[in-house]
Amino acid sequence: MVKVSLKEYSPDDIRKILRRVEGVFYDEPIVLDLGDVRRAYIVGDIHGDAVAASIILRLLDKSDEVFIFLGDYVDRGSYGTEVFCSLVERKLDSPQRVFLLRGNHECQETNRYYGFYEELAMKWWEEGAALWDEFNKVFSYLPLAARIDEGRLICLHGGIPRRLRSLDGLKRYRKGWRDPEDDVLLELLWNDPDESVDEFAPNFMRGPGVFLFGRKAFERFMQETRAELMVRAHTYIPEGARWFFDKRLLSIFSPIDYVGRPVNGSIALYDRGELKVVELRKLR
Ligand SMILES: [Mn+2]
Repeated sequence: MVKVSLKEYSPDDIRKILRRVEGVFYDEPIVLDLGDVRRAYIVGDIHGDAVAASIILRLLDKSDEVFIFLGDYVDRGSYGTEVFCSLVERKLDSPQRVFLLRGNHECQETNRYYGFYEELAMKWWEEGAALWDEFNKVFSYLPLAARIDEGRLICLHGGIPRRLRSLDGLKRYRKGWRDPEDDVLLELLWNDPDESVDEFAPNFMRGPGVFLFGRKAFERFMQETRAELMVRAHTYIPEGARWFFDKRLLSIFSPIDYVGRPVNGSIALYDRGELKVVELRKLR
């Protein structure tokens, strides 16, 4: 059994860590081009789950592999602070090996209402509310996408936006916003794939402004971007991972305990054109 405890952080520790990492994220582009990375572990939503984070960090700490995290570190689970701070400490130690992308829960309007604000306020009252603001400032500088292996694999949190032709189009955008400033940014963080959709359809499960994207939209985007494979997160998947569109898109979900709902938390391993699913329970 893996030890489930993550390190504890005081408000002073947190402020120091956030201030150190702010400039690191600030300097990263909105799309990370990691062309010479041929092999990487890719991690989906963690949502404040200390057990899943412990297993993933143990793997990270004992290996030299590149790790790309797809966002949704906070909300829902009770350990968003510890999960994000412990990932940030690895980022500070190995900025060229550990990459943190932004999820829709690293946005202020979302993490105000889905648990992270309460987590901080319950622990530290007014000081917690002030820390919430500092976390959100750091979140605003997280990159939105990464591509590796000469662009063969794309990693992002949600999905393909209706008005984005290729990943290069995203480079027109700056970072630093607390909540998505337009439909492209919102949809990139929120959209979901769906085999029964051709292009795009309203996403009634998620709400107004969010869309399902289908095979045609996916294939066109991948062709325009000259990419072969995509890994994304964002959707609750009980089995931990699900393939779409002839196994060109892999959706992963990485908590072990997801607010009491069953989940076989999984991560992905990309190795020179091959994508594999790794179940966290097999690493325990
Ligand atoms: Mn999400």
